[in-house]
Amino acid sequence: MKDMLDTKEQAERLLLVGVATGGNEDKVMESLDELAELASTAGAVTVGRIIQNREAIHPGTYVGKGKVEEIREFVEDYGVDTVVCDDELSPAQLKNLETALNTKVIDRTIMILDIFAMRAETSEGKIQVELAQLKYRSSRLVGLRSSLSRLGGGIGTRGPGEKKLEMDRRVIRERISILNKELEEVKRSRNVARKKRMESAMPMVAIVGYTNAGKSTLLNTLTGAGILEEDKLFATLDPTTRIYEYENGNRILFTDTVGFINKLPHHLIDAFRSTLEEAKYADIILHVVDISNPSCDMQMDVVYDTLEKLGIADKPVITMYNKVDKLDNDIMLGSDIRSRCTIRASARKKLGLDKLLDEIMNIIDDGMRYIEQVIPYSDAAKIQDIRKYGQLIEEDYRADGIFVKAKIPKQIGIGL
Ligand SMILES: Nc1nc2c(ncn2[C@@H]2O[C@H](COP(=O)(O)OP(=O)(O)OP(=O)(O)O)[C@@H](O)[C@H]2O)c(=O)[nH]1
Ligand SMILES: [Mg+2]
Repeated sequence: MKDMLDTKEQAERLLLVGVATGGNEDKVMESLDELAELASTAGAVTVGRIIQNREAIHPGTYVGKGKVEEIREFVEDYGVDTVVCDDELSPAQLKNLETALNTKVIDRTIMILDIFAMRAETSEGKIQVELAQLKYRSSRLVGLRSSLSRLGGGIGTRGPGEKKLEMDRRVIRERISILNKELEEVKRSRNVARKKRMESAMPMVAIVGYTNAGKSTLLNTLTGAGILEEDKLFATLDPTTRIYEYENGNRILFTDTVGFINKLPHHLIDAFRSTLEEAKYADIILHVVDISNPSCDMQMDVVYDTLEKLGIADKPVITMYNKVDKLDNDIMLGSDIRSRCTIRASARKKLGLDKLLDEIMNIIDDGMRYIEQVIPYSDAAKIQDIRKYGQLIEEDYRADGIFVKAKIPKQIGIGL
């Protein structure tokens, strides 16, 4: 029992603050719920929430003057260690708030970066997260320095591998340039791996979606990939690619990617661009949605926005409404009109997956054309091309040449 109390005492105590502009208080409540989830993933406890209705975010102090005072009183009364603002703070806002409140002040971006730092496992993931953290802090050193030194630790002070983050501008600059070089190296080897996969000409499906939607569970169910799936935000940071083989021998690649979240820090989008680019080379985007989550509409909007930002909005999208096992049977679900088709499924309970796999094949078939012809023996090398880029359904060696039935990708000209 004593141990439990001790850990409770040690946990960082947070007050969450949001601003509702244009009367969207419900949205801000939802956003603070998610911020509280992020906080608990980061090992902290939420002791209160304050929302201010304002025309616009205050450029100097995020909330208005009166509200700053209210927050200061709350901090004193409830022993709050850290005030977390739900939007990214400018350097000035951070510094002013920190001075006015006389307590540690952070924002949603720091929280997300902190969790990414905790989760990063591969060297590429670690480099990307540390880069995003350093870029964020390099412009906010004044406010952050006093804020982050208050607890001597906690959210915002940890880099990947619990390494303490630098606070010195010159050292940060040097570290950024070293990390950039290391990243170039890693990118090169990723490109080689990607090129190999593309040469195999196997169709590729990128699994994308809001964090915690069930992307990794789906890949595990389909291919036994053995990736960590957890009821926590950002369980997966690094992409994993696995082959799925249909009964008729057709094979496709599935890639599980990092989850998206509302207000994903732009430094992170930049940092993870190369990881997310896996989706850029996919033939199909499979958008996994946690349809049991009350905020699923907002989450879908965020995913489409992020795909747009990454420049991959023009691919065929399949929407998978996941976790239908959690819904009552009589709930009616509309289709997602932004995608080719909508499948109701459960990755965990293995429901609807055959239909999903059929739809994937249909889209891939759409990109193929069927041929049935005799190839002269002098052109026999074309059989290899068909094998490489398409599907050889039947071949028959006849007197006048090789009779083939095959499917070949429409965009590939192999002279057939
Ligand atoms: N009830 C139910 N739970 C599911 C289903 N699919 C996934 N889950 C659960 O949802 C949680 C999140 O699943 P993950 O597969 O880790 O989600 P993810 O999309 O990979 O999440 P991140 O890697 O954090 O972006 C886990 O606890 C899963 O067991 C489903 O079909 N039904
Ligand atoms: Mg995952």
